[in-house]
Amino acid sequence: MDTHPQNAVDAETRARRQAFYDRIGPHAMAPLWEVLRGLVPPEPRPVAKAHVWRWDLVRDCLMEAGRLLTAEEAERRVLVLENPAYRGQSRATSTLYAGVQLVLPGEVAPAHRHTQSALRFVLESSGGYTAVGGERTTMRPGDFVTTPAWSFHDHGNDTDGPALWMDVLDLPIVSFFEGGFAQHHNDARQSITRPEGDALARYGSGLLPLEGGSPYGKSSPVFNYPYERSREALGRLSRSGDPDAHWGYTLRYANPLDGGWALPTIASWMTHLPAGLSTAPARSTDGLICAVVEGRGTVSAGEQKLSFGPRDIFVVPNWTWRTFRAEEDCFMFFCSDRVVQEKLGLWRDERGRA
Ligand code: 1HN
Repeated sequence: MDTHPQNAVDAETRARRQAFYDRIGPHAMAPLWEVLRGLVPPEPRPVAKAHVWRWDLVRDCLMEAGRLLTAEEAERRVLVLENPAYRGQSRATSTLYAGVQLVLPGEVAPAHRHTQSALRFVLESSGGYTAVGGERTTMRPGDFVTTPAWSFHDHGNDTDGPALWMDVLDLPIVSFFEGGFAQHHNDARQSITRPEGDALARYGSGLLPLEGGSPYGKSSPVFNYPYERSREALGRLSRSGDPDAHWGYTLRYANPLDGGWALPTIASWMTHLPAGLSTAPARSTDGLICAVVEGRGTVSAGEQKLSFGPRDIFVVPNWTWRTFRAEEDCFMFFCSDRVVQEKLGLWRDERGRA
């Protein structure tokens, strides 16, 4: 595969071949041998760039957007986090969309549904809410909230402070399949048919109802994984043993019905890196989106080194060597397309030594 047969040919042969390509082109045909090596590279060549979006700047820009238009006017008042390598394509990594949404006191983001799956990771909120499948859940900082594909969802905020969260959607994946469908609900707010906490009461204790599956098909029946619980679980884990060399203390958000990931297209987990810990280098075929909950540190991704603090959001491109260093006790939310890659038999990782 190292010497290309095309390199050794003379000008006349090249011209004859080009004339042939020009003749077959109008018949919607092209020579594979001119593009083969690009189609099957020996290993992934990441396009995305590592990037950090600083909370102070993101928040200031959203508050300015809040003075320009209402949530209702915008339908969703969101600033898209565009990877610098994918400007104009609404992508944070090669396969996932990310943005930050603002709902101001008294506002409603009207109910709709779509075939794209979404997650919300709450950055600032004194009690903004989202309603999914007839249940409302209060969003608190660090909560991981899902919006399963094709479930009606509306957001609101009856408190006196702004609510801001990161949205991650599988938009590029669904677009790849041209599988997008969407509908508006007749009412801005869907009717509430279940008390708050119903999903957690049924599915959130390691105990399950005798009968029945998830009301959300392939997604977890739990749609808010509260930070209080995640942080407590990671705290207990860190008291019970040594951290993993590459991932510190990490637990993934699971669908309690089958032990799989919470969403069928977006994998998500939370990591605790104790102050002073430096992780050993690793890379994986999934690009990572991270929202920092607590703590400061640095991430090295390939040649780039980025510092991060609370509520900053950063991305680490696919198949790029990465290490993390925690200057303080860090709690970090991660998500990626790993679940899709696993289903397709594509996911790989490589782990180096410290
Ligand atoms: C969407 O429905 C929401 O429901 C947020 O909050 C961001 C970005 C693209 C398409 C749909 C939401 C979105 C979105």
